[in-house]
Amino acid sequence: MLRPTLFLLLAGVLQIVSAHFELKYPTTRGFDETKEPTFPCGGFDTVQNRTQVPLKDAFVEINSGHTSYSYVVNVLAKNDPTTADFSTAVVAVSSGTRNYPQAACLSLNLSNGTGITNGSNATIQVIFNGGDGLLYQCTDVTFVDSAPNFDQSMCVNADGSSTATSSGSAPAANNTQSKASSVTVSSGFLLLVIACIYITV
Ligand SMILES: *[C@@H]1O[C@H](CO)[C@@H](O)[C@H](O)[C@H]1NC(C)=O
Ligand SMILES: *[C@@H]1O[C@H](CO)[C@@H](O)[C@H](O)[C@H]1NC(C)=O
Ligand SMILES: *[C@@H]1O[C@H](CO)[C@@H](O)[C@H](O)[C@H]1NC(C)=O
Ligand SMILES: *[C@@H]1O[C@H](CO)[C@@H](O)[C@H](O)[C@H]1NC(C)=O
Ligand SMILES: *[C@@H]1O[C@H](CO)[C@@H](O)[C@H](O)[C@H]1NC(C)=O
Ligand SMILES: *[C@@H]1O[C@H](CO)[C@@H](O)[C@H](O)[C@H]1NC(C)=O
Ligand SMILES: [Cu+2]
Repeated sequence: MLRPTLFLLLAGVLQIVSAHFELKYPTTRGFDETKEPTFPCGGFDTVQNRTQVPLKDAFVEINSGHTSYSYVVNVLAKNDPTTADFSTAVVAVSSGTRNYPQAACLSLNLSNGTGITNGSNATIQVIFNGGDGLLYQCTDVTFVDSAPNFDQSMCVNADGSSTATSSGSAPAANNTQSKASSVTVSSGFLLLVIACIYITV
């Protein structure tokens, strides 16, 4: 009766480890954990509905299953980029490392020679390295001067650190969202423990 318990515990641990990362905002083209290592967009190669993103204070919000990782965010200013375009025509607009899991707000600097102006269609590509290979997510956007529907409150860091963007305005760092995802993780673990007890008995 020990073996199924160990197996379930191991399965739970593996599931947490393999969580990789998800692009939470703007809406990802698609997320499939098994395809996420596929260049350039984690297995989702067609343009989806565009989110209007402001030229100033732009960001992407991700949810990381890894505690420690590095990232690069690229923009590709084309209507319908091909796979080859992602190798030749991208411009890095953000890069860095984080040392905490879950919610992270990655601010974008669009003055980095992107050629993007009011009304430019583009695809944002997030490349994530949590130590188990490069992972990819994309979202399709239109950059505009004024984006009233862009939800600045989605910019959250799970460690509570400042989310200051290029112009220095920072949405509140203390937010219930990261707490909510911790609750999801712990209740998932609780279910696992209950399942183990059930099988042991
Ligand atoms: C994309 O936009 C179209 C037209 O506005 C809408 O009908 C469709 O439901 C949207 N798709 C998604 C995935 O939001
Ligand atoms: C700006 O672009 C250059 C060249 O693509 C890149 O080396 C640099 O890291 C970029 N800056 C940021 C903030 O990502
Ligand atoms: C940006 O583009 C929109 C839509 O074409 C237009 O209404 C707006 O005036 C433009 N803003 C500026 C500052 O040019
Ligand atoms: C941007 O993309 C939308 C649909 O994805 C399209 O209708 C529009 O014409 C494009 N704008 C430009 C300037 O190409
Ligand atoms: C978050 O809230 C806690 C307690 O409510 C406080 O001690 C901490 O300084 C706050 N952090 C930030 C970044 O505001
Ligand atoms: C954005 O990138 C430009 C060009 O690389 C640079 O001059 C500027 O200082 C950057 N802004 C921020 C806030 O990093
Ligand atoms: Cu991973």
